[in-house]
Amino acid sequence: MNKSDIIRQLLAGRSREPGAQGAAYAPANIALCKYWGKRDEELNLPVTSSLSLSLGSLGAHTEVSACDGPDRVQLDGRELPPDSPFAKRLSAYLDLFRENHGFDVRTESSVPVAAGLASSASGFAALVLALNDLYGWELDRTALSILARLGSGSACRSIFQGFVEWHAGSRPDGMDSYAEPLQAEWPDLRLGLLELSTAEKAVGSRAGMKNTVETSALYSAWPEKVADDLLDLHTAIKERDFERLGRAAESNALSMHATMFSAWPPLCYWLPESVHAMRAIWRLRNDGLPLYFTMDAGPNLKLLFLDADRARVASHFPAMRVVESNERGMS
Ligand code: 2P0
Repeated sequence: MNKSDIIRQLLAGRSREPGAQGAAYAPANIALCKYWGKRDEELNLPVTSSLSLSLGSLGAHTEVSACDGPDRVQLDGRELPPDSPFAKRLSAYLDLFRENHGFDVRTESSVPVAAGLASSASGFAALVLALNDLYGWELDRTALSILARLGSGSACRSIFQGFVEWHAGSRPDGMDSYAEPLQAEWPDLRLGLLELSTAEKAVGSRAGMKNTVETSALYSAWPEKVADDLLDLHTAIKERDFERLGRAAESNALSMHATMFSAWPPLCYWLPESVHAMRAIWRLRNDGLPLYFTMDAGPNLKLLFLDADRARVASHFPAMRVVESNERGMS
């Protein structure tokens, strides 16, 4: 089973003729329970389910149109060299849809690319939504989530706002592996982005998770850990139990990084500044401040806290950017 087979199924009876232009927006998302490891690399099928929070108006806006000649990819007003990793990945994905023409793709992103702030997720989700608009497919959100997954796994969660669960599924064709929004709101939950470095990372998450699955002796414990954390997160979200949510999210992120440390060659996305911030958070928590963090495949931290504690958290982390609740589209 390959990507083309799936796309043929999903687009059966739909137009292969592009219209004049398509445009769409998709938010970035931060996983509270991470996606780390694939059961199928071609289709981006995950070993486990995952659960995320979308970032509202922090994300990617994409316009796409058909053009003569090769693809042109613009990011934040700058044309990317066709052999750059991002442009190559987009072109390979667009090969699945094109018929003898190029695509002109213009993306404006409000999240830094490749710094562990989920830019490929919002980028591929916005591209899929823009293609849906360009071709007039009118696909439902489940089909759009599956299409986005074929571009980048975590992109299937960026089709939605709010809390989102990506069901791992078990079918070989992945038709049961898509994201769905949770019917839950938490208006005073806050997420703060602590950007410690925006440098391009040396090892991308795709290569990092493959290496981890193949070589880490700790990876066999990961699916069980995820199952526990997902249960905790669901209960925490339902009961608005912040300590439970923070603990599950932080512990999940640290466990994911533990699988990377135990891979060979070892993988460590942390900088000294990351550890410094973690220790500060643990100290503040010991002193009674309900503050937790999560981290992705990069050195930056995402802080979790309640709005009532915002001023105290900001006083310790003045560089933090708080994602506003209206930015999250949740209240
Ligand atoms: C996540 N990450 O759940 C986890 C946490 C990174 C760490 O999803 O190969 O860029 O395109 O499916 O989606 C990053 O992985 O990987 C990711 P591909 P993707 O957010």
